[in-house]
Amino acid sequence: MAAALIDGRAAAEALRQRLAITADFFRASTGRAAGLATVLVGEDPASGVYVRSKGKATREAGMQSFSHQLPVDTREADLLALVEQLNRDEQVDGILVQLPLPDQIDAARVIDAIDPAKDVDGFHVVNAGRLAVGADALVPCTPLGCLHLLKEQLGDLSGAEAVVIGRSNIVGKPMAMLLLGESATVTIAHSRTRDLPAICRRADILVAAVGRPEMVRGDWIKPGATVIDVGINRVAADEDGKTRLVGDVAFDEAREVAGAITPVPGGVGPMTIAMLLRNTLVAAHRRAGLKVPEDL
Ligand code: NAP
Ligand code: L37
Repeated sequence: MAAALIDGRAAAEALRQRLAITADFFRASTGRAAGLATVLVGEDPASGVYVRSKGKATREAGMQSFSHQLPVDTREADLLALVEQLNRDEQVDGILVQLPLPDQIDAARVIDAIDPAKDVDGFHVVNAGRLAVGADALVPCTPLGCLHLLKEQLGDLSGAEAVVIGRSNIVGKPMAMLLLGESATVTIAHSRTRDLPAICRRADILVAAVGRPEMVRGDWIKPGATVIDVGINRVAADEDGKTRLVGDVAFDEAREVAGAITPVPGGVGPMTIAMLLRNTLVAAHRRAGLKVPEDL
């Protein structure tokens, strides 16, 4: 039997509707809307699309969006100065500097300059550390979205065998931390992993965050497993010169074996954006000294 489709678009839509209600309450109790500042340096087309959808979703949820677009030859010092200004701006609850940054800018220094209380991407070492020790952290949006889909699909994750392919600070590592926090048994695989197919076949939960189109084949998947495909890869379509998006999982094969699977597009991507709004509201409540609503 073919796997159930995990509809990230629908889950994100439902989440954004709930967040809009919380955003209204926030506005009513503080007299101002929660605010997200996005910073885009250069003209990477994919980053441009993502940042624009983030701004649109922010406004649609009843929050304020401040968007900053800087030229590709921006100096690091000027970007750091903008981050400092946003740190001080009382209207700004969340700061997102879209990666990747141009070569002349050291991304680690920029992330380091963001006030951890406004770091809605969860990339600052303070937030990574808090996540690792199980304290209140702002958690990276993509793994948070994956966890939301997994819990909706499976309920309790405790004792599940989870395999995460990828160990980036943005996706793989925080994903593993979140799964560990849910008491799954977690394996992190990467480019040096020996016999990746065999490791994957143990997984009740398989999260692929690699950036290699359709690398995970159908016969790497344990029958009935839940597969979360984080990969967003643009590949040339067959004839017409257009491109199409594929994940890190060979979807048609995997679908025959898995119990449930996220599609690309329409899976993890929309959840990433919804979780950014969530993190902005969390940051806004904490900064205003308000209790963060339980169901956020
Ligand atoms: P990344 O920083 O390039 O990390 C990729 C990871 O995959 C690395 O840990 C790497 O191992 C591992 N890897 C590479 N080749 C491998 C192989 N042949 N076998 C096993 N592991 C391998 O990428 P990322 O930022 O984590 O993103 C991963 C994917 O998710 C990309 O397709 C990206 O576009 C997508 N993404 C999607 C969203 C979303 O919202 N849907 C958000 C962010 C990213 P090493 O560490 O050993 O090099
Ligand atoms: N928070 N996210 C944050 N900070 C960054 O610095 N680079 C980066 C980042 N990554 C990111 O925004 N990724 C992302 C990827 C896909 C989508 C959104 C965000 C998304 O909406 N994907 C759609 C398809 C969009 C398209 O057609 O290109 C999807 O359905 O998957």
